[in-house]
Amino acid sequence: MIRLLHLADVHLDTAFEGRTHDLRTTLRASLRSALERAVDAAVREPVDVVVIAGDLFDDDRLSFTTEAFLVTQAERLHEAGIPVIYTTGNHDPGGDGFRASRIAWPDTFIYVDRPEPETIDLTGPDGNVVAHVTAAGHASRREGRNLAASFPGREDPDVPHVGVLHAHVTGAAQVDAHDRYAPCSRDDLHAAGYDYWALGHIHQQQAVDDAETIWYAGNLQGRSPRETGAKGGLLVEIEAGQPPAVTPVPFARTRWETVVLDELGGVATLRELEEVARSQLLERLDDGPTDTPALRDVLVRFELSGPSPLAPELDDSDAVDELEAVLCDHLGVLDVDVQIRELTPPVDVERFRGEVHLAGEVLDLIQRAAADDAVLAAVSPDVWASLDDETDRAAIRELLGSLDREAVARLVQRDAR
Ligand SMILES: [Mn+2]
Repeated sequence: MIRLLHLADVHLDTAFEGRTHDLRTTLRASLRSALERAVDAAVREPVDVVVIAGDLFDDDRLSFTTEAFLVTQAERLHEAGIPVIYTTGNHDPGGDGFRASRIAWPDTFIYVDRPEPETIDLTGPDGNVVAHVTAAGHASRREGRNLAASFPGREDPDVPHVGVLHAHVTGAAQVDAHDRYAPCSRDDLHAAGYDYWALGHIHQQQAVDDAETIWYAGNLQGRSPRETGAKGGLLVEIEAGQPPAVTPVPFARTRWETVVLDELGGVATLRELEEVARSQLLERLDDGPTDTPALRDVLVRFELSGPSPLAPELDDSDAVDELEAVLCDHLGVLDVDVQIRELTPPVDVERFRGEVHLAGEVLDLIQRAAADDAVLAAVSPDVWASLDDETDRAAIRELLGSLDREAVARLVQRDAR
């Protein structure tokens, strides 16, 4: 049996564009701390090997701080006798132009930057082979070939065999959010007969196959509001011919969360908005499988929608900027991003009912249509005739029930323009 730490998509030195200088610096530092915690865990366990399945770097530049940091971490693993197998991805393809290729890695740090698979035999203290690890790397930023298809089949049934690759597996969750580099199928990977596949590229941690032998570790730390929740790596125990035992381990302290605020009808003041935002955020942070993060480590995006008395005030980008700053300060979080979706002023439907006003007429029509099928049939005879099922007709009547508020809101807005 071997124990392995599976990491991928670290994206060191991500630019975190569009944020303030201080926040960018904080995020890059927290990314390095997350990697340091991963190395701590590898040494503490200890694992037999650390694999990094591509996109360790965000691009071919590398800051001096990060270079010094990386060499230190690689040496810590070297001193603990833990080899590292790092294969390149589309963000950090190998070759001479790449700063990482010129780092003086310790000799237990194995750098795989060629698309031809290479098999590394890991040995135990007595010199016996304890695992075979077959890995391939990207040599270009746009690897379009199926690299998995060229991996050799497993030969040794008694020793654990692991594949390491940065790849786009058809049908994986969130796969459409990533470019189609080194595409392959689950069948391509299963064909090799390995006990475990350590993949990179898709940033959402997941088992790709039902047997749970093919895994994306996900990225080490979120990089944008779209990459929410706890992030880290996978601790894997592998016995030849057995299903792997996979344990997700969160390493990132910093994390993004998105909170939808769509029940703001009774929220008329900043104080009330702040309270709703706070309680929804705390509820979100509490319901995860991992420890509740400290608020100071959370970057939160609030998405505001629906009717709200605050809608007119928030129809102004300076006001939204101020709201972000106030919420960030009062909630004590690392950053707040406020997105205004369909935020509308609340409307009092009853005020328009029976009025000699277009809104009154529309409300009257909606009410009659909901009560009398003949009205609906008159509005759209073809559609009504094509509904041969009472369930469909009932669904249309139900839709009408919630249409009155929407209709008045649109008509009132139109008048206001
Ligand atoms: Mn990638």
